[in-house]
Amino acid sequence: MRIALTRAVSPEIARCELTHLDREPIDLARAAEQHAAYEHALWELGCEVRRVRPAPELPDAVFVEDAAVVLDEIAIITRPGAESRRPETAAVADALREYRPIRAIEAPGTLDGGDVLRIGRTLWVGASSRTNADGIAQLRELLRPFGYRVEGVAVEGALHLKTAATLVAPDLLLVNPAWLPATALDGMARVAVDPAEPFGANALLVGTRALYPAAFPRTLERLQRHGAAVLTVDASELAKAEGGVTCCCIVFEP
Ligand code: CIR
Repeated sequence: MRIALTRAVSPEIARCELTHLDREPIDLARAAEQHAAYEHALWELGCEVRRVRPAPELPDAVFVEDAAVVLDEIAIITRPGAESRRPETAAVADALREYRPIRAIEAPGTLDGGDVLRIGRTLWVGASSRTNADGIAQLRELLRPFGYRVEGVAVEGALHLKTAATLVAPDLLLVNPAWLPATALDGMARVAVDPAEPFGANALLVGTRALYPAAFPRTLERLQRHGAAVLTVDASELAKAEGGVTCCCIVFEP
């Protein structure tokens, strides 16, 4: 059974990092309820949910995806681009240690897991405001022995690469073309978000099914027309903290 690592919503979530959104009140109880429903959906998709030890003092700790990149052979602990988020990684490393050898991105490199989109043996890595060229180069070197290709992708207007593009089926990308170079990601088959739903490009593919926010019905219709198998969740509270459905877990085979 796949494992999905998650982490509780911090009571300090109102002080989260924000880059592209204005600050809005976040209802903590509602965020925690939606997070529990999200964990349940992960279970429905065949994952055993394991929680990283909570960090109530770290506002963005729920967005556990940014702290590590887990592959079959190794786990890379990131060095998040936002300084406030760097203390999040130690507990994630502790949780991963029993499953994988651990390596880490070092200063001056920065890398957020939200910038890393793996498609087969290629890791596409967003050169974003959070991930720098040194972080991408370190990732490439760390993964060279395992035969992975690591390619940088310019990301404009989105927080992370996976805000702009994710997989919705093993052979189908969901993209917001406004935030991604037209030639990015090897010309793979893709469906675009509805233009009225720019934040709708973040889906979490687990096996052959995808978890998707209920907030983007027009794009959802497009996905269904393309035959994607999609399960929806209400992720609206954490969306105010610029989190999507990929951000709140790290899924891997034990
Ligand atoms: C941040 O700005 O770092 C958080 N408020 C949101 C992080 C979302 N993470 C992700 O998309 N992977």
